[in-house]
Amino acid sequence: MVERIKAIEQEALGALGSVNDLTSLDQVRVRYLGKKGLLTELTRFLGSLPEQERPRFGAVLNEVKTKLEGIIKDKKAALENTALGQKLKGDALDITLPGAGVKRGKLHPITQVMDELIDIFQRLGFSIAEGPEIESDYYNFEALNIPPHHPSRDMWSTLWIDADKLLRTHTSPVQIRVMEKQKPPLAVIMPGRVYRRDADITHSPVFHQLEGLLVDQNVTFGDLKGTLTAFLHSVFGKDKKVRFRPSYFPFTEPSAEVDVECVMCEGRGCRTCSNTGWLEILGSGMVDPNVFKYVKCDPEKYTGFAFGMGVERIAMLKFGIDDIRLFYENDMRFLRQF
Ligand code: 2U9
Repeated sequence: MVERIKAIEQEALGALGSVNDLTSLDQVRVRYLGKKGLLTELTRFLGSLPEQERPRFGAVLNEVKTKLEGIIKDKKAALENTALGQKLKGDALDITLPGAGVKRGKLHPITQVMDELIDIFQRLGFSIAEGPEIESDYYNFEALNIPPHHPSRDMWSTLWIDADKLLRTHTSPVQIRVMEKQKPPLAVIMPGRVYRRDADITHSPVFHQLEGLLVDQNVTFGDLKGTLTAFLHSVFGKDKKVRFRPSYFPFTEPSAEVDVECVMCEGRGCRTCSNTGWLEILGSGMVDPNVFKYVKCDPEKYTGFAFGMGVERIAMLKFGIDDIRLFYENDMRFLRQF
């Protein structure tokens, strides 16, 4: 019996000597120490020996098993170590290679123009307010002196969500929300996204507006003219002529549109200004007393002026772009130019 064990031990040692990968090491382990391994089977055979012989054979068997287990464990660790070393060698980083480089991003041209316009009004003392893009009929129309079914609603091609909810057609509802909360004097601008059912080379269903409102005692049309002239001179240059033309908006009375001398032809007449020599930039007017009543502001005590402009239109004129859709196509060849 002892000879049998020793013979198996010699055979196993021989097999382990020639093993040089993890798979064949495991095959050797299974052959000798696995569930049906040669030494495991001898352990079972132990039970059939006479009782006084069992301890001696048991001891030899255990000694051989422990010895082989130790060798296998060490060999496994050594082989794993070599495998890891080889993997690390293959994966080695060449830190002298130049990196891929990070390209510097830029702000979208609409954001650039919006920031410039906001900056001008901030320097004139205006603060900024924002509000929801989904609005109610009341804030978008009624409180701005545009009653239900009034023909002036045709001025806004509204995108309705349901009978009462809509995508705001202008940022004016924010002004209503500000006046509900804040007592005059106030000077606030409202930059933001607005929505209209309108799409061609100069109209997009989503575009950006900047509106403003200034309310105090004794505010006059002269204040409106002075503020908006300063603004236009800052955007287009001090040398540009500015003119105020009578107009109509339901929320202002009197109302005026503000033109600047054409930046393309300096007033001589061209395609951009339809040969008029003038570019229409702003809508404006003195806040209608009816609007003040909606926000419980006393129209006998306070007056104010308001204005509004489309940011895309200003960006198109500043950069000489003739199709508004270019702003929304994410074409890097276009965007990189700004
Ligand atoms: C309140 C009172 C008055 C805001 C104004 C305009 C004139 C105007 C348009 C220009 C081009 C918007 O982008 S556009 O289509 N805006 O002409 N907006 S006065 O008047 C207000 C707003 C809020 C409480």
